[in-house]
Amino acid sequence: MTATAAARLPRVMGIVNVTPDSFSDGGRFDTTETAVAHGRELLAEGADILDIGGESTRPGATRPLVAEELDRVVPVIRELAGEGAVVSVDTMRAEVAEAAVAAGATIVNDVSGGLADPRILEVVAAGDVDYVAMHWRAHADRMRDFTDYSPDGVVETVRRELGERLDAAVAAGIPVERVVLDPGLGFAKEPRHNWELLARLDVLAGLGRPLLVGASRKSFLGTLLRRDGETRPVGEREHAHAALVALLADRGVDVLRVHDVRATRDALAVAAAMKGDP
Ligand code: PMM
Repeated sequence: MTATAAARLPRVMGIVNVTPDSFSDGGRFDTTETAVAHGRELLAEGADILDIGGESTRPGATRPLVAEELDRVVPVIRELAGEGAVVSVDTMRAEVAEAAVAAGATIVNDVSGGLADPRILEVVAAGDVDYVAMHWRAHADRMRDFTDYSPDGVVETVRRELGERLDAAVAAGIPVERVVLDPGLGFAKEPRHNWELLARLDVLAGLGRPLLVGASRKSFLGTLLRRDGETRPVGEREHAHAALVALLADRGVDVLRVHDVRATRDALAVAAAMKGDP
């Protein structure tokens, strides 16, 4: 993925979770037909990229079998890539990445940054595709135990740990210009960690690679909007997310990974107009 010029708006990556158990849209698009239809809808709303995933990474989730994950994502990727969409596969598994690339995916989005299955780095290198390396510390069933960022604090620690993943990717043969980095909002992060990272994306940009940010519908937004001790439900966080998108528009983010493509596009249009670039 080539870096977007600083003045350009972020690109929009629409999420297609082909899972029965995602926290944000679990079960709504868990057949090939519903997932493909959802992908087409997101493209019509202005998505630049579709991110297709078959494993829920919500806190506490258990992992699907490899065969299940393959069955979920490969037919959807084949169909949407065949229609000309730019497709990313959201997987931590080398085997799934390999099949996804063969089916037409041109981006491998690995939330583990190569830690869960290091062979994925070789698959990406051999496949000559882009690689999103997210900051990650443990699988979803254990990540709540890994939120200690002392002594250096979350921003510096994530910068260092992401830098190590970038080095590992390059050492495995992935050209550096193919790598995009992601702070991994919500993954082994308390709400305050997510806000600190969002406020200091410039530090992560110092690693010299484009950034992808995924905040859409995440629980730190629900916590922010809490009233009377009740966290705001997952389907009622899109206005806060749109406000965040507008604020991120000129922070050098290259890709926004979102559920609500239309609201994201609207927020980016407002940000562009405010910069005199409607
Ligand atoms: N978040 C989720 C899944 N995949 N990939 C990247 N690169 N960054 C993220 O922040 C990210 C991801 C979990 O959220 P979802 O259940 O809404 O897809």
